[in-house]
Amino acid sequence: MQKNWWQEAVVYQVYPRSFQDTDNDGIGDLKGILQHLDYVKNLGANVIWLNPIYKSPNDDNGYDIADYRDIMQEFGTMADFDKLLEAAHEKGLKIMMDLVVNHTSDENHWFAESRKNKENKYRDYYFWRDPKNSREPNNWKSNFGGSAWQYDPKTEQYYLHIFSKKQPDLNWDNADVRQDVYGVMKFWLDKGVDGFRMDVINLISKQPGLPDDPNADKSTVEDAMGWVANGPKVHDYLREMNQQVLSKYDVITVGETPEAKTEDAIKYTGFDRHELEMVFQFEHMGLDWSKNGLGKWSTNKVSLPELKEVMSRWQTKLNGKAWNSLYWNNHDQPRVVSRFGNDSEQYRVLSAKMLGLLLHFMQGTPYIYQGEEIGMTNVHFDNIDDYKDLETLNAYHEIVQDKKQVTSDQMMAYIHHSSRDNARTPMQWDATKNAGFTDGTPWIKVNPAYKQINVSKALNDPNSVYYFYKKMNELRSQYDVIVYGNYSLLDPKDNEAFAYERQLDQQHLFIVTNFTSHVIKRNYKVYNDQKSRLLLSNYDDDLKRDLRPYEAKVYYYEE
Ligand code: TEU
Repeated sequence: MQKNWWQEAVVYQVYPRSFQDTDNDGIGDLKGILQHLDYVKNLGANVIWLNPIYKSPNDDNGYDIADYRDIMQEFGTMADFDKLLEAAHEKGLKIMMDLVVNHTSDENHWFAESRKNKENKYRDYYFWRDPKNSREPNNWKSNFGGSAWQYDPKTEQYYLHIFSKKQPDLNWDNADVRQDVYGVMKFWLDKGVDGFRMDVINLISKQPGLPDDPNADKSTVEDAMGWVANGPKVHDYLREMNQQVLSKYDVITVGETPEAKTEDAIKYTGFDRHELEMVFQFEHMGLDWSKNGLGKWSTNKVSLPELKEVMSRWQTKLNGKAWNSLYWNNHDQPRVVSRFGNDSEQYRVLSAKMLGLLLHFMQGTPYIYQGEEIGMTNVHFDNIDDYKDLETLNAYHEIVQDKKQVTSDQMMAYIHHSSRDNARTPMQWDATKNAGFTDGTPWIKVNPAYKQINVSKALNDPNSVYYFYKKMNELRSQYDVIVYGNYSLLDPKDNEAFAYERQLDQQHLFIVTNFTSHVIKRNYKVYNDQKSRLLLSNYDDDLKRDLRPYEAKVYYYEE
């Protein structure tokens, strides 16, 4: 079996804009991250993934990069970054950068050149096309609403943008584009960074001729990526990237791959493929989406059998062939305790631990998103103007104002459930003003829950979610079966309990979780096994067959 450090690692994701502000401009910064390296280390994570910190006009919070070799002014300077990297390495923490190369900012030098005239050497770095019957060149939609094409009167052509119009797509079929991207990667790797999370990396190869999407009319805004995902040359490009760059460094890589199925993931991450090490898949994130054509905008609850089916399929299909990433949360997803758990005062801590345990004992590399380790919850702003995320704001305008598909109140309920800003409110450090995030005015309001839910409180409470996550990370470093064991699901149709087993040689784990707020009775054979012992639980004692609200347990035995 393949064994690599990045399989054994735990990744902690930092959204720099909302982590810690040190200069009181209301925006988090690199110095703020430096202050909290010990916090991350003490939790037991080994790698920090930083969301984009490059120079950017911030149309999409840094996912629109103006200069790949410079730092966003609000976040600090290159000297601050070098210091952060050095300090992290001294503490044994690795740093993983976000690599956003499906598109750039329209303020990137490459695009500024490209739009000047048709003869410019950078023209072909992007997709420029003539109008078709005085309209857009094809029917592709932007993932953030509207057409994926923007007309530029200067040269009377359109350019392609799968995301906002300030995020033009790079043309990876142009070999110079690829060499320039590899140059950027080498620049950061030679500085000593330890890997990349690659933004929508499976969108980089567009179909030749950019054909119309046959389902464009039926599909929702959120399906806009389906037609461009996993394109014909994507594996050629990733292998070239691996051969020319990644293979020369010992790094962690994870590709963000919306629309990837397990078969695709095996191609991207297969141990013998030399492309990427793991991908972020989206199937479990789509289970509570709208059934009425509104994409992610819904208040649906996830069905437990469906969640089991998706999680288990990824576990078993990739086993022995490729490697999973494990995540419930990131900067694009609502808070998991509010989404799949129960964020009421009574059950928040229990259900946050339950969800953590369920995920972290599966096979794969776990990712913890800032605040998840203290059970941070969704935010419910009453006023649409308090939201900052362009996806949320565009959807509100399109669905409520333009198309009048739902009322404003209904849309606000969807936003409370699904908006990306649920994840982006400032990190809650303590109960002082602005949760200890800033002494200035935060760029987005703090979640009012901060008085009850914050790091300072968690560190003073031995029963906090924080110490539970810490314990899980400790166990991971002690038991090989947690990292490498195979997986089998029990009782796929049980819609209250989620139970599974892991096995590696003689080592066995049995995991059971109660997804409800009432007591359920279940008998498992592990209870009769003299050799089994409880490794971890979110209750103080073990009633075996009686599973209390959101109870979660792991047993270990050898055989
Ligand atoms: O996300 C791609 C992506 O799949 C999202 O746009 C997703 O559809 C949406 O967030 C669901 O709410 C990546 C980044 O993670 C995201 O923050 C960026 O906005 C996007 O790419 C463009 O770079």
